[in-house]
Amino acid sequence: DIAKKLLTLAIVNQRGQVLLGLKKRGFGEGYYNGFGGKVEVGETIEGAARRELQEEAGIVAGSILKQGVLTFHFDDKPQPWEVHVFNILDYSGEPCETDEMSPQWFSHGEIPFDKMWKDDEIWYPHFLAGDLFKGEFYFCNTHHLDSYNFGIVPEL
Ligand code: 6U4
Ligand code: NA
Ligand code: NA
Repeated sequence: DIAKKLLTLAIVNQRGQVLLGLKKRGFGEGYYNGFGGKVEVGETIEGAARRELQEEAGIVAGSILKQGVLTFHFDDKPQPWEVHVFNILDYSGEPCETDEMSPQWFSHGEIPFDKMWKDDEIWYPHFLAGDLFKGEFYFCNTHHLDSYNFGIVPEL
């Protein structure tokens, strides 16, 4: 589909803490974020979420639940990005630093929203509450959030 770019975002939420990574390179460098990336040809979205989590955090996902679909529109990019957000309910292995990400646990009250994408403070509370959600976010100059529509939904 040339009309939009599909990406994944995986967040482990366990024992009152979320696992985020400090992104070391590429898009969103210097921000804390979940783990994820572009869906490749021939891959399912969930398969891509599992692969990216393994590549970037070094852990293997067990059961996972899709909780959100977020569409990002950029005034400086041709295609919107459709990001599928997964809650990683269990995993095996130990999170480790990779070329792309340096993993760190944060308690729910200490999520570093000042070092994250601007949309995150809008939807993380719903993610943490277990809601299913959809949103459209409009960015200008890549980083400035101009406007958005967001809501919880009965199903995705
Ligand atoms: P390569 O080309 O392999 O380095 P890849 O890992 O495929 O890249 P990447 O890291 O550029 O893709 O993907 C961007 C990641 O950032 C995805 O996990 C989605 C996530 N993301 C993008 N915009 C976001 C936003 N506004 N808020 C957010 N996550 C966002 O929380
Ligand atoms: Na990535
Ligand atoms: Na990647």
